[in-house]
Amino acid sequence: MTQKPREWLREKSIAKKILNESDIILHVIDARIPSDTRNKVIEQLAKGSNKKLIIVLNKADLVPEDFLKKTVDKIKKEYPVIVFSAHKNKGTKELIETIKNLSKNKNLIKVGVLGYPNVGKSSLINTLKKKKVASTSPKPGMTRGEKLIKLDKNIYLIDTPGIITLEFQDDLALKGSYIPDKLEYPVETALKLIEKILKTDKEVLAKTYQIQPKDEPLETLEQIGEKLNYKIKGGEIDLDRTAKKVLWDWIKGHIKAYWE
Ligand SMILES: Nc1nc2c(ncn2[C@@H]2O[C@H](COP(=O)(O)OP(=O)(O)OP(=O)(O)O)[C@@H](O)[C@H]2O)c(=O)[nH]1
Ligand SMILES: [Mg+2]
Repeated sequence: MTQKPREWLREKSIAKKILNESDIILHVIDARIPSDTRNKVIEQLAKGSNKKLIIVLNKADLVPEDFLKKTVDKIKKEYPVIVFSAHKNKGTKELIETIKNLSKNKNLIKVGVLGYPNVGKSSLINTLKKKKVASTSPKPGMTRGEKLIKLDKNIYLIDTPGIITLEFQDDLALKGSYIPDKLEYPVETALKLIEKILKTDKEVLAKTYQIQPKDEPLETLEQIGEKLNYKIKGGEIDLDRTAKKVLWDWIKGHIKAYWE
């Protein structure tokens, strides 16, 4: 699997630029996988430049309350944290209040919205704005350039492309930040995901695909392919197609798994 250091450096420079321009950073993470989607580059750069950073746990509608509470308790030791759901309009008031409190006595505030691709940065902006002003998509990499959006008379939000760090493509795909169809070995990545889910909560796969999952990821992937009737010539299961489907189901929130 190939790394793309040059691409990564470009992302890092975008993060730096947004940080310079912003008074406050909203670091948007996926509430289903809070540790995996905390972007170290963003946090390091924010610390280095003394910018205020708020962690927004988006997609809170996809996880249970007790898991959210546990995550909040952990993160709040380091950063202010807001439980948010762009889909359910949850946390809007609290987030706007937090931004206003942090920006007291300032005439004009710029809030940079940063995070991995596909965590819901643009959706969050639309929810705050109560209007579709930023383009969104289940496909990671939707937002290209940065975009300035006026929220209030003195508050501007900056929508940004997702910031990736130097990671393998399949690790990014597990975070929902890489398009499954572009993976060289989608089966390998889907097996990693299934392994993780079998360890955390096997029932999730049983519910999503109406199967009795085995303990072995490959057997489980085969069961899913069988159930979906994804076959190639000769009746063999189309593992590639099944793997991509599983990865898309994960990205789209159809598989209700989560982990610390
Ligand atoms: N369930 C759920 N899905 C969400 C939520 N917020 C966003 N999504 C979905 O997540 C996907 C990505 O949303 P975007 O707002 O485009 O994410 P982004 O971070 O701007 O993505 P890039 O521009 O590609 O970096 C879309 O399919 C959204 O519908 C949420 O609160 N709950
Ligand atoms: Mg976007």
